[in-house]
Amino acid sequence: MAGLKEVLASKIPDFRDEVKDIRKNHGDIVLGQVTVGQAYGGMRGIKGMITETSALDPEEGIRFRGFTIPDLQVKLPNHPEGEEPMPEGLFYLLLTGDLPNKADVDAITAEWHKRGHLPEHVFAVLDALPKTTHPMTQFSIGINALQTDSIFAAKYREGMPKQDYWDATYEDSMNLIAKLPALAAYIYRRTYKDGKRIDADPTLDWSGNFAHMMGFEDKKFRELMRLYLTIHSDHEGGNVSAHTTHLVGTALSDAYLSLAAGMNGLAGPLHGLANQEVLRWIMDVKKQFGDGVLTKETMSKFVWDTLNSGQVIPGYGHAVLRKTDPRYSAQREFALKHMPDDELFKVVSLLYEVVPAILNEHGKAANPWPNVDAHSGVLLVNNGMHEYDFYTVLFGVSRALGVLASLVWDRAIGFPLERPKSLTTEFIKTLIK
Ligand code: CMX
Repeated sequence: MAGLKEVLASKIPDFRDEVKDIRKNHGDIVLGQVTVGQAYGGMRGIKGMITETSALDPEEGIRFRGFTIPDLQVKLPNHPEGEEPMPEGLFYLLLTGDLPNKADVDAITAEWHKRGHLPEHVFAVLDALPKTTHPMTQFSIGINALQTDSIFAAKYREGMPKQDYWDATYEDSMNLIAKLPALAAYIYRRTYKDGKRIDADPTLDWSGNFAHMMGFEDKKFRELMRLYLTIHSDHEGGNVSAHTTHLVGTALSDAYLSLAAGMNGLAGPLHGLANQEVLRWIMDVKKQFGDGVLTKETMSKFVWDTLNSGQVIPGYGHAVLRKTDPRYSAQREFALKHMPDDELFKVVSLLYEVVPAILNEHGKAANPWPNVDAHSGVLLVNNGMHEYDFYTVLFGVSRALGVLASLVWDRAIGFPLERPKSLTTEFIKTLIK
């Protein structure tokens, strides 16, 4: 059986040639026009970059290498104790474009165990930070601290030839992904628990071991992690965390520097941080209504109060999606299966009934439907993780799978430095005249 790296290596030469040919012979094909509105409006819809690992359709949602989330739930190997796909399998798919079998997945689990050790200086760097430092800030600093181990940076200094860039990026990415659970788990333990490290358990899969190192031994929590770490991994190339990782990577910054930059973007409340904001907001609803029964009327009032005070409804809306996010639906299915009577799940369901109509009436949001972040928090609370400021770190561990798989391909294809043209308002005014 060929290992992950061999399968990847076998695919690179042909794909490289294909891209070279496309660029040389079809480089003049026009992909679209750019309007002044798009230039001022966050570049929405501009087709200006290439990402192979996943594609996002506004109506249908995400496809990972052509597969929807329900497809993955059937086609990717699951752990014997559960039914959800294993993120190791998703990473194999993202990187190679092929569906793995169980032996492929087990080989990745074993490989990540081998590479999972965290150097001592990383603990020291984190311990130098106040415990009140936001977990995402700690996560980003921890990833940067790991950069001392960068194979890409060391080999670049030695004069590594261009055709080998992908290999060093692959090695860094594998090491980084292997270490992220230990890093994230230590941040969790030092911020919220006794600060003691829990050693890795080599008998567990990547998700199960991550749960274990955070202090969660429940089977249902491990199953939740498998689903969570799979569905948050990739959302094509234009979202802030993916685009930032890619952009920084084009300067030949290594996987550590690129991922840390991407994580700083994920830490924004309009992106990944929305998952903690959703839970904070739901807790506010609960506080405000005390033990009273929440009805559509009381919930609508709370939603309007939030909008009228100039805030966004966290977990709703999307820059690309125009329907309910299938990542939301997958989490809803999980809740219906494992926790149908959970009180907070009922609040989330009630919100689903009232928010879209209100956002439509409010008349601003282009998409009134829930996104991935509207649901994740209540699943975590139900499984014993209440510290919602930590939730975006879980998102980040998962997002690393997608953006690092893309970074390996970026180096394989040899994408150049990204450097779009910016304009001044003076220029636009002249154009208008
Ligand atoms: N609540 C209230 N207003 C909203 C809204 C929401 N959930 N979603 C969009 N709007 C508003 C925007 O703030 C914007 O207002 P202004 O014209 O005053 O600036 C207007 O509607 C138009 O925005 P849009 O085109 O619909 O949305 P954008 O592409 O600009 O932004 C997003 C997308 C996700 C940032 C936005 O929907 C939002 O702020 N949602 C809440 C935060 C959130 O859930 N983020 C997580 C997204 C998923 C992820 O990345 O993890």
